[in-house]
Order: sequence, then C-alpha cells, then structure tokens
Amino acid sequence: MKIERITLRQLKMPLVHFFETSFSRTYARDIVIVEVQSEGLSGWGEITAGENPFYNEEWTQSAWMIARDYVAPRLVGKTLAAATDVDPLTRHIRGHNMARGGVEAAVWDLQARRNNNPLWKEIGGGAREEIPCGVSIGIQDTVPQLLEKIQTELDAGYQRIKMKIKPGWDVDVIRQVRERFPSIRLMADANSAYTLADADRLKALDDFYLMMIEQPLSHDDIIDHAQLQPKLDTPICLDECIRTSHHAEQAIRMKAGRIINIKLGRVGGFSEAIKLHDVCQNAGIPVWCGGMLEAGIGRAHNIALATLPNFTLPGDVSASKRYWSRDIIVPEVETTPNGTIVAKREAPGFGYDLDFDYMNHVTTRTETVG
Ligand code: OSB
Ligand code: MG
Repeated sequence: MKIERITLRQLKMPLVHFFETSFSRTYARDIVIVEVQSEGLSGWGEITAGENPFYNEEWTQSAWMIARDYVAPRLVGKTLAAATDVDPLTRHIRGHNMARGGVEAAVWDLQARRNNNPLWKEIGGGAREEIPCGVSIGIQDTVPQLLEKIQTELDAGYQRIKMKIKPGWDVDVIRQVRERFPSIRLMADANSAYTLADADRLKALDDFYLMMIEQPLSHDDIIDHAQLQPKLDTPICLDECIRTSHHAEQAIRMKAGRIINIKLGRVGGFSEAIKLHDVCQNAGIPVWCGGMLEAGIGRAHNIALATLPNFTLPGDVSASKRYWSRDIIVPEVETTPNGTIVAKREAPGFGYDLDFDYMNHVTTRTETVG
C-alpha cells in the first residue's frame, strides 16, 4: 500500500446532552478525522482525544499537531506491506497514542478495503455476530435526573449501566441507585478521582455489589491499584493506566485489577489493542471495549474491535443517537432491543457509509500532508 496522502479534518459536533466525568463537563466535541489515501482508495480513522488534556495528556489541538507533523510525515510516500507497519514506524513518538492510533486505524480500514474485507475480518475478529452493549452515564445535576436516565437506558435494552462517580457523588448516590434498581448490572467509573487515602470510602462501595469499579486511582498508577484491590471485594477495572500491552502484563502480574477496558486510541491503534487483548485472554482477564464519545467512524472501529473473542463483557459502545442528533455515518449505529449491536457487517472497511454532506457541514478545518 503506497500511502499517497493523509488528510486531517476537524469536526465540531454538539452533544445532545452534556457529558460530565470527575474531570470535566463537555457540551460539544472537537473531533479529528483522518483520511489515508492510496491508489484510488481511502481509509478512515478517528482520533479519540478529548477537548482538554484531562483524561490523558492529549487533546484535539495536540493530536492535530502530532498527526500532521510527526505521524503523517512518517507514512506519506512510503509503501507499507501491511497496516502492522504503522506501529513500528511511529512508536518512537512518545505518548500521544490517540494521535498515532487514529492514523493507524485509518490504515487498517484502508487495508480492509483493498482486500475487500470487512474490518472485523481484517483484524481477526468475528467471534460474535452481535456485541453486548452497556452505557456510560455522566454525573448529573441531581439524583432524580440520574435515576431517570438509567430508566431510559434500561428501557432501551442496554445490558449494564456504568455511572460516573467523584468524591461527593459516590456512596450516597450509588445507594439510591441500588435502592431503585436492586438487580441491574451496575458499575462505577471514577476516572482517577481518588487516592489510597480514600480506601475506606471505596470499600464502602462493596455494599452495592458492583460489577467493577473503573480506574479509581491515579491515571498513571498501577502500584497503588495493586495495594487497593485486595482490600475490596469489588473487582477493579483498569482504564487510563493501561497504555500498552506491557502495562497490562505488569498490572496482571501485580494483581492491580481483575478486568481491563480496552480503548483503541488510548493504546495507539489496532495492533497494540489486539496484543493487549491477547495478553488478557491468556491470563484469564476479561476485557470490554471502552468509548471516548466517538462519532460514527470511531464507533464503527470499536464495534469491529469488540468482535475479538475476549471482549466478553458489555462495553461502552452504544447507539449514535445517545450522543448525536445526526451522526457522520449512514446508517447510524443502532442497538437491538436486547442491548446489542449487530457487528458483522459485510461491507468492506468499517462497514458504514460516510455522510459527506453532514461531515462537510460540521468541518471547521482541514489539512493535507502529501
Ligand atoms: O473513562 O470511559 C471513560 C468518556 C470520555 C472520557 C473517558 C471516558 C468516557 C466514557 C464514555 O465513559 C464512554 C462512551 O463513549 O460512551
Ligand atoms: Mg473509564
């Protein structure tokens, strides 16, 4: 595959409802889309960095600069034997996995199209026809609002509810959720809002038999999580701190958690995500596919990823309409009444058409390398 040109587009897309985590509240996304062109075909990727460097060190502007000035120049003009070449060609760029991963995913999509394969087949997925879906529900202004949102998602069929927590929106809120919904599959995501000094508070969550608590401690910590896990009955799920498959090996060795959330961008693309999946599978650690409020391209890539065999738990990949009044793909991502997304689309690449009219309408800038 000769990489002739890489085009970045920045989109401004308002969310249908604000999304609040322990680190910030988002009303609109600034998303970078990557188009990689080769011999008359285009592959598409989405960079999953947020609007601010609060989830990890990346944000829209840094991702744009890294993709334009470091990732694209290392690929444009080269003839790649396979999409697996992208990771070694860009790995010496330290950090910035989301910027690297968005471009890498576009090359996988391109390769799938060249081979006339759906993306899930190209990456070795296809273990399931439908992926099990949960939802991630942000911090709300009031508890009744949260309860109402949970009810709406349960009515839509979603298989598990994840609620965001932070100090002051945790034990008392979860207690009220459990009183109203005693038997749902429930979990909490702290996005690094606690320290080991909060171990008693986190221990109090054991009363609510959560499926797991996600990344309670620092975004870059494994060691403290290993100290916390034996104190809790609730399994810890690691998110932010697992940026490579090697981190997963270390975390598993230290028993820092019992579950891992895999995000394509956070780990730098499909090659590393697949390695991470395999490390977890061999160690008996279940994984699920996380989300970063993706538009349609990133959402479709997540669906393909979640067809790998060890994605056995419901993930955070959900219907387009939960976030967007209109998505950039056609058809939108939809869920079945059983809370699944039908994954095995046969169309080459990520399996959906692009809505170019809408994408152009929300594009705020473009730049081409090559
Ligand atoms: O930690 O999983 C997270 C969104 C933005 C940043 C971090 C996270 C999230 C989510 C949203 O939980 C998941 C989704 O895309 O639905
Ligand atoms: Mg998380």
